Amino acid sequence: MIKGIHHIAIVVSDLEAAMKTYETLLGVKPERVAEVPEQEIKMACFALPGGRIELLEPTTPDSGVNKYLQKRGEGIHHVCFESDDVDADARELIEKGFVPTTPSPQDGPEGRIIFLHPKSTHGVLIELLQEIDE
Ligand code: CMX
Repeated sequence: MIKGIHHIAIVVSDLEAAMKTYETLLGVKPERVAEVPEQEIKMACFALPGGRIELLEPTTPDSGVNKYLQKRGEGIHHVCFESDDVDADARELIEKGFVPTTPSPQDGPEGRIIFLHPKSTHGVLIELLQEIDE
């Protein structure tokens, strides 16, 4: 089941500069800054009471994130919804016609994730995330 918005991700060309902008705007420092090689990005995550803002800088020229940045410039890259069972939600949504970018969910640093292709969601890349229980 989808529980709410987990984060909104913004693609940027210079993570350091964007971090300064968002620190000033939001009045908080990022809770996490990390490189995620399997997603070909560096990221900074700002936690707010109602959700998170994630800044992404591509680290490879051929990634989908970099292609998007080159084509459309900086801006919103995806919206992430939190799921309480990402495998079940993905199965159900794929049955209903949504198109995943990978055949099934994968484990990432924040939890278990799957992306739905923007062509099946009216132009917005959607991530579903089930956080790992610590
Ligand atoms: N939002 C909306 N549209 C997007 C998009 C995005 N983020 N990224 C690509 N598109 C559009 C392109 O503009 C292009 O549209 P046109 O055909 O109209 O020109 C089309 O999608 C291209 O699709 P494609 O040829 O299937 O694929 P790409 O190689 O460009 O990759 C995508 C796009 C979404 C499949 C790829 O980026 C992907 O698999 N994303 C999921 C993983 C990801 O984004 N990881 C980074 C974030 C990780 C994190 O936050 O942890």
